[in-house]
Amino acid sequence: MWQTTSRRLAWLAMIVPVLLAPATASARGTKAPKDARVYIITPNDGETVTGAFWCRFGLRNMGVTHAGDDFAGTGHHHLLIDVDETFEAGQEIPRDKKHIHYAAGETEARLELSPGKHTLQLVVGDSRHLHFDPPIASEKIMITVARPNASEEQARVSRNTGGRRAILERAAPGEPQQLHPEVTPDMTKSPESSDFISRVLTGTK
Ligand SMILES: [Cu+2]
Repeated sequence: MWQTTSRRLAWLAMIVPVLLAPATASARGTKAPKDARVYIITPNDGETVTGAFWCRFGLRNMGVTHAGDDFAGTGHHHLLIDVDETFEAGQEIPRDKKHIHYAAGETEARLELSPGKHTLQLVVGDSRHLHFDPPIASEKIMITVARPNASEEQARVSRNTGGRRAILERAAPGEPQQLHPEVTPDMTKSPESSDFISRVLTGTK
């Protein structure tokens, strides 16, 4: 009897560490795909941008997918603005104004930052927004955001509005600028209008 119990204990001592091992591994996050590399395509390190700008995300040797999708070798981008921190495998990526999650699988973002110097860095998170093992992070770049002067701002507005500009300029000052007449629910659903349609269809007056 005693011998059986001690044998069981010995067996448990062998098997328990084996059972616990996978749990320890998963706590450190998803294994990073081999040679995965994330990088910022634009802007360039040291670049000065004026006003709003596009930041484009590059990723090699792995794929981009939605947060929550658990396909092998995929993740989603996170842009870190003015963040100075070290990353740990399996650590959850914070969710705030400085840690932006691109959970729909976006590969670029239009940013508008306050004038001055800012750092940008990309990190890739797994389906549960955790850092990979090891963490996949880009080089951190430093950019300068210049305040647009009045004439540049005018030119930018003109470029962005394109064909709509001529229409907008015809609106009288102070009047709401409306490109399409509004269709209210009343116009399509009123009893009078449906009555009118049924009279037309049936030929009654
Ligand atoms: Cu995320």
